[in-house]
Amino acid sequence: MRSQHVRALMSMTAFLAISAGVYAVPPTPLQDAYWRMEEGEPGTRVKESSPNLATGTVLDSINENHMRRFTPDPPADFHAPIYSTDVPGSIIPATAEPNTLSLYFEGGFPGGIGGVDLYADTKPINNPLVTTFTLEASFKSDAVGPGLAQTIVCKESRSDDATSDAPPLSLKITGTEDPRLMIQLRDKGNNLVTIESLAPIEAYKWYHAAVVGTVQQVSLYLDSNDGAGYVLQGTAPVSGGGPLYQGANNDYDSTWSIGKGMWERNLRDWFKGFIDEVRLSNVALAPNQFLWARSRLPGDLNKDWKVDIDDLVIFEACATGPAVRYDPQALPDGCTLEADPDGIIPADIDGDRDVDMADFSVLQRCYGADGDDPTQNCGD
Ligand SMILES: [Ca+2]
Ligand SMILES: [Ca+2]
Ligand SMILES: [Ca+2]
Ligand SMILES: [Ca+2]
Repeated sequence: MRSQHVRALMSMTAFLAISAGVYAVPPTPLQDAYWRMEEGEPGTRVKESSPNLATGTVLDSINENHMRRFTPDPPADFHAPIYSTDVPGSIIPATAEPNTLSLYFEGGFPGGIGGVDLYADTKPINNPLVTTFTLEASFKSDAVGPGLAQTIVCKESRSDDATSDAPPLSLKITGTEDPRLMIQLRDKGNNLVTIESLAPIEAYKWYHAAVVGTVQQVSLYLDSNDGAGYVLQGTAPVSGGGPLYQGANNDYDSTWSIGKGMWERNLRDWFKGFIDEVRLSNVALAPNQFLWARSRLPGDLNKDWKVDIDDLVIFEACATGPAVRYDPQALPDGCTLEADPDGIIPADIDGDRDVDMADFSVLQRCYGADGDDPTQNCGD
């Protein structure tokens, strides 16, 4: 009884998910969108918007591309992800914004009859004119391995599109013995472009992925939360004038979704675990502009990935003199730095609670260093 019921609901999910052509919207430049998953209460499920279900309650913090969960009839919550306090970091380095919540996706239901996901039904980003883009997402899976392919972000197929089994874009963990992060997309020429990460993907670990597409190529970056920051995993050429398939008439309006994938126009590869901070930008961001990018240059006090006169000015305003301790609550007049939770300010590069010549000598060594170069070691 229940399984029949669920199956009926799921055929409806599939219909909703692949019927975006019904809601055809004119092509527009790709909008920036940033789903932070901050709008809920811990332990509660994503709510449905009312009365217009397509309005969406998982908010796009930049534009209006809010995502919704599926609501079957009669209403039931089991397709809705759950807000969680398990986050990859409590502050977003690129924005200094607090990060308190992620969403937990329970994966696919047994029997291949659907699962938990979010989708941007009828929204402007569904029919983008894409020449460049950056897609970022943080994720932490419950389980990886053979048969456990999981899609983090997908731009779905259209039901009338038989030109490819692949959806226009999917960012996923491969369901293999040696799981990898994979970006697979169809470029404007409808060629399938695939990049797999060099780094393996493990369960119970937060990662930050970034995909950058330009007219020439697609690049996949992965931050494995191991201190090395974002590492380029690979690049692949694109053709046809851009990174994302838009149909022969630029009318390929299909839905962006989080937590599930597609193949042969069927929903599959449901994600089981946490997803957070999904951002889509209509420009090709540099790695030092990614959400979780941190400058690893000692002495880069204003965090602009270079050590220069601006940092020197900040340093001098915070200098205390040889072995003279500073009070993190009462820093010298003009010192604009803030102490970390341990009471250390960034100008105290060696962390011994003074800002003196020892700190200055490191800043001096790093002066002029390139923060984009992961091999730099001026702090050592
Ligand atoms: Ca968040
Ligand atoms: Ca700087
Ligand atoms: Ca000292
Ligand atoms: Ca010091």
